[in-house]
Amino acid sequence: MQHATKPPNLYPELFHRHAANPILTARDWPYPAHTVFNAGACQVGDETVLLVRVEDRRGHSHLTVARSRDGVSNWRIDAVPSFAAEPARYPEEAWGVEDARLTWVDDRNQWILAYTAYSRSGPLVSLAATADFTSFSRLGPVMPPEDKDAAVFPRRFGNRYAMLHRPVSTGSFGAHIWLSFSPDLRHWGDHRVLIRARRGAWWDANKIGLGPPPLETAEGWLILYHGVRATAGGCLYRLGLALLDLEDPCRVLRRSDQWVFAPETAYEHQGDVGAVVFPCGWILDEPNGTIRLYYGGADTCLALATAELSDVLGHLRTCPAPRTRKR
Ligand code: BMA
Repeated sequence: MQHATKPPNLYPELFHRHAANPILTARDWPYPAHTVFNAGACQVGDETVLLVRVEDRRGHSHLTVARSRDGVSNWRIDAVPSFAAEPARYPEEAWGVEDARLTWVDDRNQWILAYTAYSRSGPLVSLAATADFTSFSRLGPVMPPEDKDAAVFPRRFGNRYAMLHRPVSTGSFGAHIWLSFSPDLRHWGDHRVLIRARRGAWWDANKIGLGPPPLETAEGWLILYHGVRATAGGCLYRLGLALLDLEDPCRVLRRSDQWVFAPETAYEHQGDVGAVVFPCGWILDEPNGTIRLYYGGADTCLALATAELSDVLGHLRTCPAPRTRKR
């Protein structure tokens, strides 16, 4: 049968690309930038604030604030880097700072950013705090290398803060999402593997990592994570979902077997690193229940996709509880 238009994809599409994509590129920048991608995101009053990773022509990254009323267009971008590496005071930032995840932590009245500090010994997790995205105070490195893809939960469990992150072990043990706890955001312990990379042919075999920070919903903490498939043609970064128990985030309630978002468009395939969709931020718009997902395309530009929270949770209800499924 001939199709006049593209035939429908029979898989459910939860996340829909915005027609204006890519919403930000290096050409929008007020100062020289090689690429702009992998932004943290949050809503501050009636503005969307992005903390965008900007890579320069040395290959080093810093973070710069972009603000917009509609979260899509008319971005006002800081004229100089908003959060730049300071290797003289913070040697772990020798080769730049990357991929911020933003969490409003109620009991501190601050945004906590978890970012990758690229040290001479490898990438590690550092935390910093800000109340206004103008001044930032560092809490310092909290996980040794190699570790990245971290985000803090917005509230404490008992009297402890919690953080998701992704250490990498040597050999063939895989790179999994871990959960750790802290009394003060500086000292972390009680580490445990939370979500394992699968093995073999799976789309999320061997290496996974957290995307945006966990999102609190009535049914649990919503998790979006990337899975990295190593193929003969290079790596493929795709996204899957999980749900954690609201009061005990050590309990994984659901995990999608299938990926829910994957590189398809030119701006996701063509760039410095092709076939990459890499979200670091999402915003839930109340009361309409729409999620705005901000993601890097091919390590080169910034794009936006939207989803209905009710659709995402509905999909997760059809997904297995992890312990009942064979790997
Ligand atoms: C990961 C991170 C991301 C990047 C991705 C694809 O390891 O470094 O910043 O987008 O690789 O290159």
